[in-house]
Amino acid sequence: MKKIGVLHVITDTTLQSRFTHAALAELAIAGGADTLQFRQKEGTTRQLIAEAESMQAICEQHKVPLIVNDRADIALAIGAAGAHFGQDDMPVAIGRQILSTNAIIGASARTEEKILAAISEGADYIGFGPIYGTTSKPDAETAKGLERLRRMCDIAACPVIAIGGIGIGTAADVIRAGAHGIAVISAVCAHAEPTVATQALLNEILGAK
Ligand code: TZP
Ligand code: MG
Repeated sequence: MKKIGVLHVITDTTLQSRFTHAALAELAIAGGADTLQFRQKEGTTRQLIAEAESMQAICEQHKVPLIVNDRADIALAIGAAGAHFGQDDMPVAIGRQILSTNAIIGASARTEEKILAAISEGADYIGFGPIYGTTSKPDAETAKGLERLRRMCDIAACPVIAIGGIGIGTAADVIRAGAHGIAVISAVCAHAEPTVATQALLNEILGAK
């Protein structure tokens, strides 16, 4: 079984412009993030590779896995630990063909049926959310809440990473609902002190486990 982190910090340079992806990675790792995710929806492929490459250098230095959102080609190009695919991205099975068997592949989907399909295709973890309301993803669905999270954790045959509107004060609740871990954007990237926020989230997760 691959080791899946409990605190995935997804870097974002649209919600904030104080820090680059690489700088956010450094700050989050200093606070104890055990997985980083590069997620950028805009820019050319060259720009994305350059940003992801500098983030990978930080992650490699600290031996923290980097997951690339949406793009198996970029994950492969920069030697990232894995990739995360949504329902409209590359199917997990194809991502697995492109990346190595050791790669960490995460998947998320809008329906329970498609989530279960992604697991049977070989996803190493699933992202489930949004648990709470979020403004970080413009096309996010309505909040799913803790009960649906609990059900997903019961039926999923792999770790469930809860996402969406989770922050200091709610991280413990999602862990108690059965999530293996959490993924956050704004709670860290938009916080005045990303390292302090990451530390607080990690303490909350570990305290609830
Ligand atoms: N997928 C579902 S909700 C979400 C994504 C990428 C956004 C999470 O951002 P935040 O700021 O932690 O709510
Ligand atoms: Mg996607």
